[in-house]
Amino acid sequence: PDGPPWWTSAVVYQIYPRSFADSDGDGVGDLRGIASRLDHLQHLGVDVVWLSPVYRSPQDDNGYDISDYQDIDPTFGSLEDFDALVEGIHARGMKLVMDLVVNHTSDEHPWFVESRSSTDNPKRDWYWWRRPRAGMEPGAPGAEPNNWGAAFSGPAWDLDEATGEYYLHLFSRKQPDLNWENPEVRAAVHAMMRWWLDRGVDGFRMDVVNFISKDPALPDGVVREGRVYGDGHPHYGYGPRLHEYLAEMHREVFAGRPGRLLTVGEMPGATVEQAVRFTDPRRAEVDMVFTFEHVSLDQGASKWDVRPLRLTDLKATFGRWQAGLAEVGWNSLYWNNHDQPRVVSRFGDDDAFRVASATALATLLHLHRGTPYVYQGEELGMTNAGFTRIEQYRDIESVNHHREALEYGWATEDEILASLAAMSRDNARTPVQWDDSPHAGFTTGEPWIEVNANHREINAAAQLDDPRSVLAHYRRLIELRHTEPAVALGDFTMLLPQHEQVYAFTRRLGRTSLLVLVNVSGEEQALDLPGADRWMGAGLLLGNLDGSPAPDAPLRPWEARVHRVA
Ligand code: TEU
Repeated sequence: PDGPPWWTSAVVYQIYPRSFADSDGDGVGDLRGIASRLDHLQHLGVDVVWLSPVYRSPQDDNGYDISDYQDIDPTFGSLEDFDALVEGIHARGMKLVMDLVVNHTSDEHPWFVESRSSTDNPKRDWYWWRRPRAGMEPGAPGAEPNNWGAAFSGPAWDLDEATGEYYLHLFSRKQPDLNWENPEVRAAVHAMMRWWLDRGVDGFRMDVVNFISKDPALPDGVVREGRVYGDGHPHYGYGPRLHEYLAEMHREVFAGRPGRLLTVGEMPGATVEQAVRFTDPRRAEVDMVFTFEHVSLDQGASKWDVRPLRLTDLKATFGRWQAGLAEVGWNSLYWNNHDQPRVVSRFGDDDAFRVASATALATLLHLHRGTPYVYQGEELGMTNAGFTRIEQYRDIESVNHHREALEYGWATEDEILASLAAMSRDNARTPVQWDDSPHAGFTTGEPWIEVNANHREINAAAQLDDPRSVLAHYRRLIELRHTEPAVALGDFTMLLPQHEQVYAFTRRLGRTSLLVLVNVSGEEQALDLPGADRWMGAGLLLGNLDGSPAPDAPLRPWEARVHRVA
């Protein structure tokens, strides 16, 4: 009776605070910096801001290692700065979603400090402590309790010398996994979440939240060819109590605050069938999930094994997710975030067709059914970092991979640097390019990571009054989702599934039909659409190149068009 939820026609903008805007010249972005740039977000027209972690943290993984969930890290400011930011965001009619990182804490969190202090500490069971493998001495090679590898290299276990036991960490050794089997852990997390909601935040993006339930037996994983460690994902990616934990969290935290919040669970490895269950409103778990299938299509055995994307694979993936969540549940839509390389460099052409390919890919994504997420700088067509030396990298995953790959001789130095240049998370983490000044208007100090030299051409100031800019195109896409109900709610039908260069689909709502045509190549493409007659005379609702071509006109290189019949 209430109509579709508000977030079906909303667009979310992700801020990675370290790299967004620095107000005090220490070279690291901060909350006051964000507050000073809210006009940019309002101009863009986004509805929600998702803030990557700003909590107190040793910054081993840039804030995804939290040592105090209820305080702001001094690098980013204070709780007062935070309250002022929330006020500024709300005053502009936008909402603020916080990052919730509760699969693990920092090893410097007081909970873990207590937990590791002795085997009988009351918080011992808040984390996953295990004795060495049967019959083995602590610290002996292979004595880890199981064979899982950590996401940032090495085994998923670290030995605590004092007690002779190992603790589990799926990410870095400074990110011990919380034991959600313990009800005290869950209650502490729920209380913390309520505290932020009471402070005025409008929801959470939940970091690797599908990893919170583990098979308590922690069995060995399969060791794939050419790998050192076993794959634990089958034992923690969709654990036995996951749905129970999410439903409980919903009851304890979100029930009684309906209607205005947004929750999105980051879920590496989740399938369509699982996503339907997570996002079915009747089950009351989360509003939507981030999935990874479409950002894994250009990879082989690991993310460092980079291969070209086949457009037909992308269509098969997006097509299945669109169909799978058509009746029940909801999709999130993204190309970029702080973990992914820049889409214009990855799937577009950041050289000869930078503006056209950035706007074409944006159109392709935003016209799907789901809630689009724009990552800072994406709206400017920012490119990959272009780093050529290991000293330029800051990301723990990249630096560890470089060291480990050299150590095991998996690849030559040049090959490793080539895969980092393509896939490193630092590609997304160079400072936002505000203007053409020496540090791109990001800071007056020395930036914590190099600014991309192309900021002299690619920057917000240069695009602000240019109707042909990437920025102007993102504005139009966001506005279209607000004004055209078929964009938010129309049915999705894929066309030309076998075409290797043209991505085409329709959206239909009542009497309105939209035809979306995107040339995902640098060559002109003639069109041979099934049922083309239907589209005769359909007006051009939005295009990324000049002119207003008819629906059957050939697509120019990287052209994207949305035609409408009503
Ligand atoms: O990422 C989870 C995740 O599985 C991957 O995206 C991972 O970070 C990496 O890209 C593997 O190649 C989330 C956060 O988004 C990421 O920044 C954190 O480092 C990670 O969790 C741990 O909190």
